[in-house]
Amino acid sequence: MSFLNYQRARLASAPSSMESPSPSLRKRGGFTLLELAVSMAILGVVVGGLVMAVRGSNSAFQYENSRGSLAQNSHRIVSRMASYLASSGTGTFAPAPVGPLGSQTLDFRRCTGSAGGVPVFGPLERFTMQLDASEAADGIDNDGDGLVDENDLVWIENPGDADARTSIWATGLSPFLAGETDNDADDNGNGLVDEAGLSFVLEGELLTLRMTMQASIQGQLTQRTVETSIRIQN
Ligand SMILES: [Ca+2]
Ligand SMILES: [Ca+2]
Ligand SMILES: [Ca+2]
Repeated sequence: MSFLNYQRARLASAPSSMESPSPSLRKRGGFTLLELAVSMAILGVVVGGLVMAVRGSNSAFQYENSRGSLAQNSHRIVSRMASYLASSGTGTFAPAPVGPLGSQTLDFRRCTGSAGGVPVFGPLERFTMQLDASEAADGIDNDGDGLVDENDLVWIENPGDADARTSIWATGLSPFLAGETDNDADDNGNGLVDEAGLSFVLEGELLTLRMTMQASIQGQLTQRTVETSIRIQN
């Protein structure tokens, strides 16, 4: 073989840089359509799961937050009522809030001072529960707020007078205290029969206030009952 023929043979046998890569190299360098489809499906499942988890945790947070607000409001309102009643006189109470029925309305007068050692009392005040203006007492949720026959806690100064002042302190009071139903029996075992969602009972100088507030939180009826006893000073 001549030198020229030898070079031609060598060039012919050398691999060309323009040749296609081997199948294995082609597979490692990209994704097939099937692989892409599977990857997208897995990604969709993962992202969907994350979205659901975030939504679930937001929903649980809002539920607990609303429950906390209900509890906080209930305690705050009962404490405020107790502060009004603590300086009142048992002799000013009407109707007499005695067991086993107690009373869902209480008229009282707060002591404003004394004259010659005798307490002086201020204007007549009243705590009572009244059916919410958008409800009817018919066992139906008329206003669509998730509560049935809910009541308001109302404070009135000089009730019945032309200069009467009225203020709604709370909404969403339960018609009956938690655990109680209208059946002439003490269902919740607190010594009172068929007591309302706002209840006053006087034993000696000890006045006990009970109140059940409720709210519809994420479609679930949630109740909170607060009870406190105060010794009446006059
Ligand atoms: Ca309602
Ligand atoms: Ca009871
Ligand atoms: Ca009952």
